[in-house]
Amino acid sequence: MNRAIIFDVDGTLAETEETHRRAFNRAFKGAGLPWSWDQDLYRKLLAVTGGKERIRHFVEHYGAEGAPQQDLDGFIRTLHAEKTTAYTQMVNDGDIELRPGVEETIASAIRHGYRLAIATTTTPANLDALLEATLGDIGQGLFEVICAGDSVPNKKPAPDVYFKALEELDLPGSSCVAIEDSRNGLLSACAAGITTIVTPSIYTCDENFEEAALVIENLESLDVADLDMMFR
Ligand code: XBP
Ligand code: MG
Repeated sequence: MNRAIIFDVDGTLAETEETHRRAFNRAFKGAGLPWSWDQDLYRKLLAVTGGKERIRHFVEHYGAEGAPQQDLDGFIRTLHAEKTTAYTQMVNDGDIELRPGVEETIASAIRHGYRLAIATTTTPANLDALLEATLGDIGQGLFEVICAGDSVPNKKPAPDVYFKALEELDLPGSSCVAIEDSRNGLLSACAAGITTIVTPSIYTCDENFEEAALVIENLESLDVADLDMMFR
């Protein structure tokens, strides 16, 4: 069977955004910045995908005190690198577990002959840490194709990362199903012609998922055999 399931990461494989938020705040504190993102603000900032892009949005739209006038790009890159270090440290310390049904869906999909891929906005080091911490040494190898972070010019909701995954899988969108948690992710996958299942996460549960083929609380209620009917 030449079909694939393409998984999003943050909010889909695991409820990672709360750890991302705490990692941002640790990086801000470490840099001596008077910034602190609480959950309400972070929910708003999540409208912008990509950690570096999110910091820039905060600087440009929230008048963040302490941001430099010169070389803002360099400042954001350094700050984001500190955030990634804090995030991977928290993941390595066991901060995160897979969402209900994710591990079973991965195992069942492989048994049913599906190829597996990942299409995420997050930085590759974050994904490496998450897969290692939750699936062990075999984690990476379960996914034939992994597209992450800055590997594409435009982040979700642009379709770039899904088009890249399709290219590397050498499959048309009609031979794939995507699993996402956010509206940005849903729009990205749909724009690449991929039927999409949404499992809303703690930061996205109020978003609009009208384009989704299926919206379920989590993957515990997905039977891989049901996927067959989803292929156009
Ligand atoms: C969600 C994102 C990411 C994370 C933070 O990724 O928008 O930017 O919030 O990760 P996904 P970085 O596509 O997996 O849902 O700081 O590494 O960008
Ligand atoms: Mg997500």
